[in-house]
Amino acid sequence: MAQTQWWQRGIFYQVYPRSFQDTNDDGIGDLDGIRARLDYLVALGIDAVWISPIFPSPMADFGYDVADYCGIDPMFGDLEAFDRLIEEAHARRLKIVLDFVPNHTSDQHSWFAESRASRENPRRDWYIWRDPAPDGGPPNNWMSNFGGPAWTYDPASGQYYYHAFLNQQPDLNWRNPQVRAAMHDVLRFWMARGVDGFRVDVIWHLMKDADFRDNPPNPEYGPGDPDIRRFLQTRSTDQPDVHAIIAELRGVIDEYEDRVLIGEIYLPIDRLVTYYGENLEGAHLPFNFQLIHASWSAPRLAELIADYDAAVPEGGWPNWVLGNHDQPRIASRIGARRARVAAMLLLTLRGTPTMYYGDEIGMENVPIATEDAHDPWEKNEPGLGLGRDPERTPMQWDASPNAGFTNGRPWLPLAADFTTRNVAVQLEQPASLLGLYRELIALRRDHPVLHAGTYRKITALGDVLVFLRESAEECVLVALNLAGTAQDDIPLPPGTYGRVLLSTESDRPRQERVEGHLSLRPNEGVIVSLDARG
Ligand code: ISL
Ligand code: CA
Repeated sequence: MAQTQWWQRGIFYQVYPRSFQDTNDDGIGDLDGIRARLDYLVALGIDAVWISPIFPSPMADFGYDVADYCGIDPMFGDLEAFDRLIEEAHARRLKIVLDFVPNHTSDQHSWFAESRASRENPRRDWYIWRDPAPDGGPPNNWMSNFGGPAWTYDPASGQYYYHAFLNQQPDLNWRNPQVRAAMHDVLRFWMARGVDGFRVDVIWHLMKDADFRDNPPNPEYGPGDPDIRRFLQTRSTDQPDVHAIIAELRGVIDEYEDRVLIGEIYLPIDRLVTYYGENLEGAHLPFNFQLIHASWSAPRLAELIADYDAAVPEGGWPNWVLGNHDQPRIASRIGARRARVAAMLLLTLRGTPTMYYGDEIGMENVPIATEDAHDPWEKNEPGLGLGRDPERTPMQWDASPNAGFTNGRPWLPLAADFTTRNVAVQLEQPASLLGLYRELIALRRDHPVLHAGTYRKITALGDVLVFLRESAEECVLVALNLAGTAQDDIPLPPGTYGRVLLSTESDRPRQERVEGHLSLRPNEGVIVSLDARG
């Protein structure tokens, strides 16, 4: 087995800082709150914490509108609080990964104030300004991801500026070398402070068609779809020249030892894997969101896992993501029972797993009425179910008021079930989802084959997904029953017998010997260590 890096062996855990832990009673999580919960993360067994944006921001998109890349929003703390967090995390051997949002700034960023001041301003070209179309309308048909046209008219200078997201999030012009240099310095600023890497927001957006040609219509667009689906984003995103930009970012990352570059990319597998770079000079980990969009059936999962595993280039490292702050909670997508099987899948697949805070206790979407929405997407395109507040609710720590998240009024409501579904309760129950996560993570650590072994698809037998993880030292079989009915005839590979290392059903005996066939209960997943029959 080749020497692996920490980001290949380890497990990432995303913290949405507004909702993790509040320490000053303003109802919003903060950096001291994350620091206060580090021991929980150590006990859980994760290796790296990715924190969604904590930089000064008017919060039009909850921090994804950055007004100063080298500061901390007072809501979250200050640079001293950040340094304390890094120090205490590192003392516990936890890595800290920040969210880098290079595609756009806030419209309150001083760069944009200068840029919009006049056409002659030296920073004019730091953003994307275009003349109106002949009819005075927007320069092309590109739509905003949050509804409506992606162009906003500036009457003072008579031009439109481009924003792939809110009009308060103008896109930077990455063709401008000064922009690139300034952003490289941002990465250096944080790495010098000890940051272990970055998750790069919408990295596939950084370059746009140089001629700003229209996007083609999307034949699949239909009623109930958000505006962004009207057109295929073939000119506004995923341009061939983005890879040179990313290679430069990677070059900056590589100036420091042991740092990781993760890219957020929503693209089909064949496009996604180009973000490793032709010669692996791109992102270390282009986020793989296949499990987020998959229909949860064994044949479908078997197919997409095989497709992805085969598409990852030689020398590239795979990764899997089960949830994030933009997507409905996994427990709500597939149900509580199958969330246990999903945990086992995430932690036994080949590739670095990324978990989303609260998924380890089975947090569900919390319904938020449109009139109570905070998320600008829900406000702009109400009633289509696009809102992202439901998956951003406060972490459920214990049964005390507001789940131990805050002594104030939480910025989003707590789930109704927090007195029974919380960390404190589940830490006491080995059979809980949290108990299962902790065992899975420990098992992944103790059995290097689970993070470093090869993946071999066996088959999808009915609704049972079966695969092998193999190394020179060990062979492990994973069998996941996605059906609500028992499955009795899962054959072991010829000439082998097995010992059960772990089941999603806590009362299944450990080390149980299995020969010939494996029987699974409804929605049961097992990890079996295989040996040759002697
Ligand atoms: O939500 C989406 C995928 O289902 C896409 O519309 C969107 O491109 C993607 O979620 C991008 O997300 C990132 O950038 C946004 C920010 O609002 C998200 O929170 C962030 O994860 C703009 O910075
Ligand atoms: Ca706070």
